Amino acid sequence: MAVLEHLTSQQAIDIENKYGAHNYHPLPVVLRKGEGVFVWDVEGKKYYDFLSAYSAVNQGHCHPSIVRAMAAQAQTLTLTSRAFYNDMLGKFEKYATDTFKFDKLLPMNTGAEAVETALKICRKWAYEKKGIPENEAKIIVCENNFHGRTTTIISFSNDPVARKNFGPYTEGFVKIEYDNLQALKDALQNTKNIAGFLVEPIQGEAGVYVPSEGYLSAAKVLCEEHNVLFIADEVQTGIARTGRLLATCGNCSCTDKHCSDTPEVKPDILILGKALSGGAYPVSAVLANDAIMEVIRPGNHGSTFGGNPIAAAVGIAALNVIKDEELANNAYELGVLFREELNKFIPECDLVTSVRGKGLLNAILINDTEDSSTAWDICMALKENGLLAKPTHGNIIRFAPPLVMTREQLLDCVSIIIKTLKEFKK
Ligand code: IF1
Repeated sequence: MAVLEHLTSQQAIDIENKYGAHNYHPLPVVLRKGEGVFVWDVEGKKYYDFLSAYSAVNQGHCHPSIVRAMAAQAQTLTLTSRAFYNDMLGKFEKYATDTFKFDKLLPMNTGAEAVETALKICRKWAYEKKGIPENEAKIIVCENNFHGRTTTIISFSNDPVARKNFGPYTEGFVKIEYDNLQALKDALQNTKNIAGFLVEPIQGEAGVYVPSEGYLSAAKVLCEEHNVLFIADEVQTGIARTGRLLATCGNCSCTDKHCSDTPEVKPDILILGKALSGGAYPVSAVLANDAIMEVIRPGNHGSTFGGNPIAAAVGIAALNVIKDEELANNAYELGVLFREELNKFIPECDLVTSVRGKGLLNAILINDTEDSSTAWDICMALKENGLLAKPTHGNIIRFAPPLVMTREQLLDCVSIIIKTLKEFKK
């Protein structure tokens, strides 16, 4: 088979199976095109994308202004490394720090790299500013976290599949229950040399677990009392997904209508990825104020591609789309509608026990055991009916469409979901 020959779905699946490492178990659909809220498979069938590449494609597939910025930059200058300056990075740093209200930004590429960066900054701050003895710093993390796939990050995961046989593990992490303030209080009081608290504002992989109202702000206050850095991993929740620019929006200057509904917190360290590029290119970043970021000096950290001119151009365009199209407000309003519509249906449906989420990051809980294939089978039926979603943790289905969806499209999707659930036979 010639490498560039047109493949059927089955051929594409077979060739990946044969030549690719088996580190994923994808839904058997082979996509070749995307536009806005839609994707098409190689046979030309059209689907609503209800995953958005795990919230990377918040701005919709192939957003014209993001693609335009990327193409123009790709024809001008792609990579200089940080050995030299480029004329785009500073503009991106200014735009993003203005947007999120931090003094400084450190650019990376993937979410996991940005999390690693935040952990390094936190540790260095602990030794140089807080005065923790060298090599003694500890960072508090939450049970059922998902922060990426590197060796250090999986060291504090409690998912055996992500972790087993990848040891020895990185030390210096203390795990507590998520959404449990007393557990945080105890850890801060009883453990010596705590430098930071790393938390997802909503636990995505754990099944879109939204913490209790006020949890994050109370956790931030506890961190302040103990001079511990509050590190928010907004790789998935950030950039308008949950109905506000950030799920931790607080003391920010965004104009999102619903930002002040539940004032949360301003993290000491903010981690962004995914939608920072609208899914066009790997762009991630860590933001912090000078008192923290100044511990990073030449040679301490970096990346060949981090902060490259294409990433910078794409990042600016991607943030622009969020503001111009008021995607945080749209996510808020459509999220309310989505949960309302599903809640009307759930009482008459044995298959679904509840719907939860914030903005357009939602999940339904399937009435079956965690090891059952029901959620997977429902996703297969949704695919047949023209909507793509993926189960998480066995019996939970995550629903996270692009934020550029219209009200009519959302209602159309709700009717596909309800029809599929009504017809579904185990
Ligand atoms: C995959 C999950 C989502 C993240 C948070 C850091 C990262 C992620 C909060 C790392 C990445 C992804 C990666 C993706 C599946 C996905 C995921 F189901 F695994 F948990 F979104 F919900 N922090 N999340 O959610 O970012 O290095 O991947 O750029 O295929 O592993 P990355």
